Amino acid sequence: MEKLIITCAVCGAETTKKDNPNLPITPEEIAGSAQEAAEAGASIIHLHVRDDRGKPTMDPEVFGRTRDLIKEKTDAIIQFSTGGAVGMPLEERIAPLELAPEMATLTTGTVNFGGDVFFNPPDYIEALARKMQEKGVKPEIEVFEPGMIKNALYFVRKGLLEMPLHFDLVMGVPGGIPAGVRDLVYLVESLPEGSTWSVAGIGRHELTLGTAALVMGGHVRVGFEDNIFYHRGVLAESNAQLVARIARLAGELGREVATPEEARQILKMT
Ligand code: KMH
Ligand code: ZN
Repeated sequence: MEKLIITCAVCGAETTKKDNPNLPITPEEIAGSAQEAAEAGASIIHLHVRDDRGKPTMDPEVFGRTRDLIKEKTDAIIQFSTGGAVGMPLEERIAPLELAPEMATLTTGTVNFGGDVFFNPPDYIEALARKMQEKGVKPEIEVFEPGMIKNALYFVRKGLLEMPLHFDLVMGVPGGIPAGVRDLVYLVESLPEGSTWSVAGIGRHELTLGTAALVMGGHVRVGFEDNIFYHRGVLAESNAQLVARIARLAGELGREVATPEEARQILKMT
């Protein structure tokens, strides 16, 4: 089987230090956590940043500073979020792409998100995809419900996305697709031929779906953005602890963990 790409979503936009005091939020903390995650086997760091008060921000200066700090410590692929936090306008979400990150997320549809709406109308998707193309950024298509796969193909036909696509299947968000293994199989079977994919199970589903992906030949995302627990009721000590567990399981199952350079090859980025 193909080597395993582990993505670590180190802080996200919704998790707070109240939820888990080990959450990294300053650029220095995020870079330190990214380094530990990379040492434990992560080859992609999914990046959100926070302002001085710990609130989510899309300020390009903070993204740039954090990226530089991470780059000093690891050659992992740094993937900027363009989703930000619910309610952020397009102008804010698109701004960090000016820094031409190596990779960035692109959610190809609108979805309920707990009590909120994660708003991704066609004009947002088009503007973000166009900017990624202009800046040479590899998109990762974030799929929260099955219609987003077909939507991505619409933007391929428009010439704004290029095959082969890489998908991240985000499962178990209240309002999105549930996180059963049957749901995962359905999504994977719905992907266009030649795609690569990872799964991001929310909460306790991080481990179950991650394990399913290991045997199905997919890739896995873990980290505090999606899950703050190690066991039921036991907070994770660090992002690296979550990465190390999936790397260990992969080893048991005979799947080697990809280095950042191998991840770039698997994702056709080089
Ligand atoms: N924070 C979520 C509303 C992404 O990073 O592109 C959106 C999100 C997706 O996290
Ligand atoms: Zn995110």
